[in-house]
Amino acid sequence: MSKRITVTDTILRDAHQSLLATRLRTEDMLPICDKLDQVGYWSLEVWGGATFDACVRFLKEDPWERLRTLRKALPNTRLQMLLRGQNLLGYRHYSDDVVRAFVAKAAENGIDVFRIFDAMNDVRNLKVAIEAVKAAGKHAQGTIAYTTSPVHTVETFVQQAKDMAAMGIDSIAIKDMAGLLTPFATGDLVKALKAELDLPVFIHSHDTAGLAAMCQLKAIENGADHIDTAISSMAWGTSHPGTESMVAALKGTQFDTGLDLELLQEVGMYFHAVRKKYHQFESDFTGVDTRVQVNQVPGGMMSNLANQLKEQGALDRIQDVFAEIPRVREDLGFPPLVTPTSQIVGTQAVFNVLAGERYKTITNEVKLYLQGRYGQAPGAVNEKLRRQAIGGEEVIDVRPADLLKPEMDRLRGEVGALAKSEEDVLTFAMFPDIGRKFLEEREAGTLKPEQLLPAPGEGAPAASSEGVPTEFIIDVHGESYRVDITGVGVKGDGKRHFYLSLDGMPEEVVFEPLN
Ligand code: 3PY
Ligand code: ZN
Repeated sequence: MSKRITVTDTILRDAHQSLLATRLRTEDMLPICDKLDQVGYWSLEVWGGATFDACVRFLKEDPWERLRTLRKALPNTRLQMLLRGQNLLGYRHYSDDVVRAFVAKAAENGIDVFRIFDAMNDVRNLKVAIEAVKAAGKHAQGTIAYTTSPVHTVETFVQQAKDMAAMGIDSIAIKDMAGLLTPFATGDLVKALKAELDLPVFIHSHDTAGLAAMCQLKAIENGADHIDTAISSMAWGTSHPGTESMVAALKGTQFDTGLDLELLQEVGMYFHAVRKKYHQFESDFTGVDTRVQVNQVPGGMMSNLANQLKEQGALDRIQDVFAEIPRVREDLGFPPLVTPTSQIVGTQAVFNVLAGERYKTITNEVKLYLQGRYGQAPGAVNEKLRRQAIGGEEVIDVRPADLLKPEMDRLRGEVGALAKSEEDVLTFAMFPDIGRKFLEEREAGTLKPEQLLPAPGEGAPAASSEGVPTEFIIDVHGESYRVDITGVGVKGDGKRHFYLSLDGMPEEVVFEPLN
């Protein structure tokens, strides 16, 4: 009996979020859309997650305009987004009227499939978003944010899936954002879900520990219907298994995806070239790293922590922070580490390590968490810590958004004439500071994306045109180094970037005026 496995390519959302700090620009998506649209993917993930924030903050692109443009460029393919439940695309819980307005506008502008998760796996935080997706006539995918802990079992995940099924979801995603799934555990979970529920099961597994392709194969053998992949030039490591590889692996079997490898390879070559343009966002934390199987710290979180510690001159404490994260997570009742709980746990762990005393300072987010304002923790929280953090303050046990008043009218009033549409009001709602700045700059015509550095070797012609050699040997303490000037960047902010290779290793040097 054959069963076609369907595929979502994450190249336009999660792949570049995982490998290139979410910086892929619409201008680099459009030239390949025609080919992507011919592949026959079940869907393309193109929106949501951190892309909204990155568009407004760094790229100075209107995320809604991006969505409309992609909708036009991909007329034959379902467009999918990642929605953080009641947090939408921001970092706090929104009132229900904002959730409904956001989902309605995302559907109207082009989203067909909404993958909806909650960082606590508290299904109450998914309810309104699921209702709104169904009201818009679109596909609601309920998500299990996969994690491991003493309180997470196959039974608890199956119960969560049943609760989401009762809310009317169309499919279930197992979202393994950190690469914690192992092949046999995946098989067991999928088997249990398929035995108990009559819904398609999708596998979204990051390859952080190098296990994701094996997990997908085991999932398929146990009844999964669908896999998420990334085109090979932006695959693996903290991204997903390569599309072409999975298509090749299943070709000619009962699970054949039916996708055309040659066409996919053309798409892969395109992104191979595009990736170079974003070289400044490549990081040391995106390759396969099995440490996640021990410390549970996902790749994206590692690089954020490294940056946070670097800014404080404390990079040498990173191993202590990695060791502290699972302890904070335990104190908080084992939440999965995903936006926003990854930031909540990560920042508290940094405080605990740098202060030299655990919980000397307790962040506001941890206080809110311990009050129940993000929902119910999966396990019991540390009661001593809770009392220390919030004293006698009330702990809520209702759905957090039940306590929030409608917000849309207030937001419309606050943003005023800067908003030219309901979409603009929602941009402001997601990010009050940078959203307002974006709308102001748009009004003033001063939107300017962050600068991309020329790829090494692609700067202006090197100094030879001015009679200076571009290659020379320098001797330092008896060692000889071959220095090659490969490019010179344009002058900006009074600084000038030079690209060198030092014994073949690319280096960048920034010169600032001495005055
Ligand atoms: C996001 O919330 O942006 C994610 O990709 C979580 O995995
Ligand atoms: Zn993901």
